[in-house]
Amino acid sequence: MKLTITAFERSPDGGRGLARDMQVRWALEEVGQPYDVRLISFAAMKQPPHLALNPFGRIPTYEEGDLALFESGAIVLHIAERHAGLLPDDANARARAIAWMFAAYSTVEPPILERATAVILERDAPWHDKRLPLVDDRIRKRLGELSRHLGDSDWLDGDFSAGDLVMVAVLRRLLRSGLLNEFPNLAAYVARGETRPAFKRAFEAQMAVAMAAANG
Ligand code: GTB
Repeated sequence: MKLTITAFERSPDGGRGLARDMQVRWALEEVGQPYDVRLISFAAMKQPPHLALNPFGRIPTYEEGDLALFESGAIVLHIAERHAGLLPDDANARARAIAWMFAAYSTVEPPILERATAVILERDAPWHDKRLPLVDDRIRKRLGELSRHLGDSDWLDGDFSAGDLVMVAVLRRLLRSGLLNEFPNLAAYVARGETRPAFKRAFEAQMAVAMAAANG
């Protein structure tokens, strides 16, 4: 069945794979599911046709037959539940992999998003220079905890799973901050995710969109 996702027509990250269609593309590549991409402008995201797919006027969305989904986590979980390769067969291991998806989005990511807000939107605020180190310390706390859990393992819980996919995508938001390099096992973990052929295909596909936008 034809499957279509939405992505930025012009991604503010210039193709660094930081917008959340990346998670969805990567999951689809991992399970070998072909997909179409409908590129969408910021203005079109706020118009009724897109709001019917995502009430919050954001990407990514996912359409497959009469199913329309939003929220990258829900989309990745949907893909992982319907195709082999992203969730273990064992019920308990499967539950733990899903827990790691939630951990990525609701425990690890919040201070990382706070940092993005601080750096992008609050740079000129008089309190910016005082606030950033506080945010960075909150990130360090989470990274320290995650680093301790990961230890010398390749992945968070056994084989690579949807939990790793989402966690690596979340951690990639820190690539330019220098914070990840304070935790060498986490930097290696992210690099390990990035070397997966499915990641590379997804990255190249979204980079091609950014290149076309830059040249067009
Ligand atoms: N919780 C939702 C999900 O996971 O799907 C969040 C979706 C979301 O934030 N979408 C963003 C969006 O559509 C794009 S990914 N924004 C448009 C708007 O709000 O008007 C977030 C994002 C944007 C840009 C970068 N970047 O440039 O580095 C990284 C991540």
